[in-house]
Amino acid sequence: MKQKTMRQSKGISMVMFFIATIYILGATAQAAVTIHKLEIRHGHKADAAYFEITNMNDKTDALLSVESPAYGNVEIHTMSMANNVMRMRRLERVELPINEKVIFKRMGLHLMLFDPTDNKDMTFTFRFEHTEPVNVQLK
Ligand SMILES: [Cu+2]
Repeated sequence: MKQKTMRQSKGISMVMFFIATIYILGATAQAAVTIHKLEIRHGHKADAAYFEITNMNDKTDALLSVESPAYGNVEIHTMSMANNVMRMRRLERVELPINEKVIFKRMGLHLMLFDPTDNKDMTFTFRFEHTEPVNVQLK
């Protein structure tokens, strides 16, 4: 009687283990590119957005565009020094190497947020070359 109970609980814990494994695989499959620490800084001509982005896939990808109902136009920019002057340049894509955190920050890569709309929905949709779009919502 006692042995039977033990065998049953072993069986149950095996089932639980498989359920947990399936759940973890499902979670990583969804979060193929992760975006953390998204923040907006208000500027006079346009707002800027900074964040950290990591490609968790097993192949390289690229960020192609970002959009939000709160802004009429969002551009990907980088900054660089030319003759002692900081210059902003628009980028068509930002490469996302496998498992490497790419940081959008002041004086570096950033999003430029133009034409604020009346829509208060601060959802940002990140679009990639391969990965499905990722939505990040700011409160
Ligand atoms: Cu800019």
